Amino acid sequence: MTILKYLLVLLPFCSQLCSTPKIEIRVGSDSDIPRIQEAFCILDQLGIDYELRILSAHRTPHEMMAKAQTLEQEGFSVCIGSAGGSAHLPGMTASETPLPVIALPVKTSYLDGLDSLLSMIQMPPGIPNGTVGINDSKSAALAAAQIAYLGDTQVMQKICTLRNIPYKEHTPQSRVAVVGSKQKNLGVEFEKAMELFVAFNVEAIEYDIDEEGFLDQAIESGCSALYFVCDVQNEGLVQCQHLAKSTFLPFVVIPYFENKTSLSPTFFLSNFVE
Ligand code: AIR
Repeated sequence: MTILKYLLVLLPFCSQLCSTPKIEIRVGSDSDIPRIQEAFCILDQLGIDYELRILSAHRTPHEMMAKAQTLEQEGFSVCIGSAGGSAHLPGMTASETPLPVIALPVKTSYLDGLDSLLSMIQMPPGIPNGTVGINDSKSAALAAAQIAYLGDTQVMQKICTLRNIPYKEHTPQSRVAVVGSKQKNLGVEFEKAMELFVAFNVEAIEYDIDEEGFLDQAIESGCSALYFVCDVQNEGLVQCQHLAKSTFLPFVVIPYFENKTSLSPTFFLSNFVE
C-alpha cells in the first residue's frame, strides 16, 4: 500500500521526464495545409512529434481559444500558427498561452500574403508572436524545433546538418545573449527588455556585434537565445542575415531605427519583404 502511494506520487514526475516536447501546428483553414507542407517534411525528417489542428479564429473562435489555453497542459512546448488573409489566428493564440508562438503568414489572398505578414508582426508589445516570412513553413518548423529541442543534442545535431552549420556542445541555461553595437550604445533602447529579463530571472549577457567569437562565447556560456538589436538603417540587416545563418540558437531580431523620421513604407517593403 505504501509503495503504491509512493508510485502514485512519482508517476507525474516520471511522465514529465519521459515526455518529449510536442509542437502544435494550427492552421486557420484546411486550405492552408497544402501551403505549409515543408513544415511537416522538416519535422518528419527530424523525427519530431507534432499535431496538426484546423482551428479558425473566425469560424470556431471559442474552440480555437480553448485549445490555446490548454496547450501547455497538453504537453506542447511551441505552437506554429499559420493563416492567410487578416491572419489573426497566431496573435489570438499568443494572447492565451505563455508558450512561444511562431506566426506563419500564407499567401492566400489578393494581397499575396503581405497583408498577413504585416498583420502578424504588429501584435502589441507584450504579446510575443515570432513571425517568419510569407509561406516560409521551412523556417517556422526549424525555429519551432530549435526552441523546443535546444537541450537535445541528437535533434540539434540533425538540425545543424539540415541547415549546414556546425553543432557545438551546448547546455542551455536561463540566459540570453543580448547582441548589439556598443559603439552606438543601442542597449539604451532596450531597458524595458532588460527589466523583464530580471523579473523572469533570466540572465542577460551583453555582446558587441563587432567582437570576434562572441557567438561561440554565447553558446559556451549556455545562452538559450540571441536577442539581436538590429540597426536596420545601417549595416544591421546584413549582420542579421549573417547571424541567423550561422547559429542554431533561437534568434530574435528587434529592429532599431536611428532616424525614425526617414522611415517610409517603401523602406519597409524593399528591406523586409525580400
Ligand atoms: N484564417 C482563419 N482564421 C483566422 C484566419 N486568418 C484564414 C485561414 C485562411 C483564410 O482565413 O488561414 O487562409 C480563409 O479561411 P476560410 O475559413 O474562409 O477557409
